[in-house]
Amino acid sequence: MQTNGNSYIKQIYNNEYYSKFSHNLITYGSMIYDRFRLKERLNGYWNFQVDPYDAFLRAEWFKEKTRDCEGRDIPCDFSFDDWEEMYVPACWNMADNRYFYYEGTAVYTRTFKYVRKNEDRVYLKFGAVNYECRIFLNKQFVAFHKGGGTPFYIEVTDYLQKENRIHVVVNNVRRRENVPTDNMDWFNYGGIYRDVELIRLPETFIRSFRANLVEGTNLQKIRVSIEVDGDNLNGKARLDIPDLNIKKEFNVVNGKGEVELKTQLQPWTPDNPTIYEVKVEYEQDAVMDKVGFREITVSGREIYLNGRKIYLKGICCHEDSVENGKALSEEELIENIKLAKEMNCNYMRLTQCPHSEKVTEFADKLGIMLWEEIAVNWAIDFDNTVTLEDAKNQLRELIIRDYNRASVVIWSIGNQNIDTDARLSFMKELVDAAKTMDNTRLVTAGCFINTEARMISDRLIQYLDIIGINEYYGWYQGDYEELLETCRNSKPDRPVVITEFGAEALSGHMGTTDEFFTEDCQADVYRRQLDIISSVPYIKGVSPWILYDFRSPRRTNKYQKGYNLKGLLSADKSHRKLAYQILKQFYN
Ligand code: GCB
Repeated sequence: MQTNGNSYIKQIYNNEYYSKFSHNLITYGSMIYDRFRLKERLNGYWNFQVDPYDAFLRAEWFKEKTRDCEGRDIPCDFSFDDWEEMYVPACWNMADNRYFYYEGTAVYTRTFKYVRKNEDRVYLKFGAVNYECRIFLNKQFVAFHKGGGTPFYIEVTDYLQKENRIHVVVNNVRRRENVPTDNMDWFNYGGIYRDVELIRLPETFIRSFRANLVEGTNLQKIRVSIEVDGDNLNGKARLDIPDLNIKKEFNVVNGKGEVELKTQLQPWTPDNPTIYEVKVEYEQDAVMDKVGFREITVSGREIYLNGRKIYLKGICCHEDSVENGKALSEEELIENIKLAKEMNCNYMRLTQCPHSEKVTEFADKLGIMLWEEIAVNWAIDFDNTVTLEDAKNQLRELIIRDYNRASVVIWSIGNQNIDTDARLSFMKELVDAAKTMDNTRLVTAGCFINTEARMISDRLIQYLDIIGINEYYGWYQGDYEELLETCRNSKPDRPVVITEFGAEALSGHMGTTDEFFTEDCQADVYRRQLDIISSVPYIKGVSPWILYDFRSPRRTNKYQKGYNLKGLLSADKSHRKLAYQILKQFYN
């Protein structure tokens, strides 16, 4: 194309813009341990512009070019500081009605000052951005990240100046090859919806920091390990756990250090969530975490917490809020845990994509076990290797993020995927990735029942520690006799958890038990389901669908109006439906 150096014509014909800004992919390997580190938030009001035609990338607005190559002034199609203001972190859908259903590209920008203190290195952390995110700092393309629910970290030491301008180009278009794919039963919020922070570090710093019980030592031994980044990869680290009277030096060799110690501790349980401060110093760096120590295992058809048999009394929960979309406030996160505990739950299934890291911290503190999940939901593009890499990376980012959280006992690698060869090999890779990275937790997935054979027979089960089963008898599926028959026919060799059942009810809509969308009908489904579930000896837990109603654009009938109504509570949590009491009593 002959453009005579005219940048206006060039950008019109720039069809390579997408691939041009799809390198520098940030993945789990660049994560750093940052809990309790001093951080400076870049939250607050940024300038914001929806950009459905990708003009920012095509015309490379980040270069802020106001002159052509001959030095003549050119008209610009942007004026960053005059764009409207958008709060970060938040979902753009909730900020203004104009953006409620917006799916596409949007550009965030702001300026900030940076004054160097005594740090050598600086990282920029994004808690979560849905789904693709491209970062430009001071007129340069810095990084690209994919995946809407996990954090990512970018070293920006060499990009920072005293006065900085950052652009963040976000795209939340649902795509077949993404994780989640283009079809799901929740709302596809967009935006920078978790914190943005700067982290200052010394040249040599502790990149990874793990503390856990050593398996099979009768809760008598803990392991602390670190990985170091920087110039000095060999030396001595110091461990300090004041409440266990532990002070210990250990060696770091080629950037890795690990110590195992005998101790007598109070294990973490939901009823008694004991937490210890664990500190490690290495060279100029020091990290700290508040860690609960617990052991979760399975043997035969039983699940054990700290060597004692447990039954998982749970409830599913989506990351959704009437007011804030996916960007739940701390009060809302705590409220959800308290609501579950009030219902006598000891576990919550955080569905169907990674929830905020804050909820895991609150769960540690308040005492509830968690199931965390990546969005390998429904009809994923299982044949696509790019999709597999994306899923694996999201899983690893989640595991690294929450490795020290005692409350997290289960990694779920997916939900409701049909048993095909492609899916089986895809999921096997995810199981392996989870197990290699973390052998202190259980790995599972939400599976379907084989309704033709009337039994639990998904081939994925052979790789899982617990079998998650979603079934909707009394709602989508046939009668309860079929469920009973399925339970009788199945001979699982490991524990089963009923990870979903449920029925929709509009809050306050009363009627008969066979009238869909009434509270009575929902309550009846709960009664009958719980009756059956509790009679099956190999079922070791249940988490009905779901704590409260949540947004889903595919739900459009006169009761739903954009909400999935299977909640035990209304979406604003002000109303408790009849089924709420039934589950509460059952757990009692
Ligand atoms: C399911 C899915 C969940 C849906 C739910 C429903 O099985 O796992 O994403 O929201 O059913 O309400 O249909």
